[in-house]
Amino acid sequence: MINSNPVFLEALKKEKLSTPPIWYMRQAGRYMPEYRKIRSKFKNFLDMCRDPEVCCELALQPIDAFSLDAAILFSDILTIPDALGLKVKFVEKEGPVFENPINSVDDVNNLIPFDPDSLSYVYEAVSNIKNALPRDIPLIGFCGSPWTLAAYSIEGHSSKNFEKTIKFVMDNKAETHLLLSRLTDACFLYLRKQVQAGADVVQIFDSWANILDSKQLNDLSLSYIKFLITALKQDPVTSNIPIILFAREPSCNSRTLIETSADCISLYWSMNDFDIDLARGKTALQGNLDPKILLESDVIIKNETYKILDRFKDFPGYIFNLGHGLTPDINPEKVKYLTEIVREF
Ligand code: 1CP
Repeated sequence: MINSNPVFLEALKKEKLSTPPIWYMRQAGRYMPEYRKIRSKFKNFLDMCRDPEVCCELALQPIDAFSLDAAILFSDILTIPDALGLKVKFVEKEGPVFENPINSVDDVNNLIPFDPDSLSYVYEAVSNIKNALPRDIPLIGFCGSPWTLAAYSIEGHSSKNFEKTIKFVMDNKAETHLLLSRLTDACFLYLRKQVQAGADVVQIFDSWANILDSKQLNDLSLSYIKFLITALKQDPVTSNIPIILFAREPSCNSRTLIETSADCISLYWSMNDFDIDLARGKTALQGNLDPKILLESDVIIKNETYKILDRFKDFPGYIFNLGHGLTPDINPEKVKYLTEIVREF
């Protein structure tokens, strides 16, 4: 009998597989010439995200180019702050810029309620992508973590240290927690709608976990992620949907990430071997090649990739991925090569 369950979903159920399923964070994006061609037709990146047909085409580009085992919704995490009236624009070479960032406690108290229907263009993209994908390729929906969304919303743009954000959260504890719970509710409603539209799996991106020390990480980020996961697990619409958690270089060990009840932990590349072993068999694991390796020669790429595949070869529920996203300077030929050598291993 043919096992028709997609390998990606098997791995998320902690099945041991001879070849790991493969997908890449930021698999659709600026490193692909096909992407840049479409991107050049839009001034503001979010206007491109508002076009469900274009999002569908972009999500399928890496599937067509590399035959990956999962697709990810083409959109962005900043759709939620935009829907809360903070007005997000993407400026060339600068990234996201907020017209109305959170500057004061009044700005938190006066936030408009999140209306999930205001992001119907995202759910339309989900259903278009789901309909266009081969049946055996699952679709990943996603959101930013409440903390990561709060950090952008307060800072008003990207930053290395998010100094304004850190000062705001130190000075305004009650309003920070109010903001985080508002964002948690929004993430729940948003992911629920993505699942109703056809997402098979969801991933939560805590891309700015790295700016928090271990206590702050727990208080400001992981506790809200835990809330969000609990709510998704309790809702009949989302209760069977596997949840992947990615946290960038968090100041905690893998066990702490597992305590959020995520079904799969996406490992940053600096996660040490001891920590990886701590997680073995407890959840599915995803990762964790350093994307910079893809700027090296094929010999180095193979060497580093095989080290990772050797480490994870007896793990139940392993998904090959990078420790973070593909960057615009990576040659698509290297992505093709990487995918081939993982399948040959
Ligand atoms: O100008 C351009 O072409 C925009 C580049 C781009 C793309 C391709 C941005 C702007 N976002 C995206 C798509 C995107 N973003 C996807 C779908 C594509 C895919 O993964 O295949 C996803 C899942 C995201 C999620 C996202 N957006 C994250 C979390 C993932 C991560 O990489 O940590 C984050 C932090 C963002 C914010 C964002 N979006 C874009 C930029 C330039 C930024 C800021 C990044 C920063 O602060 O450094």
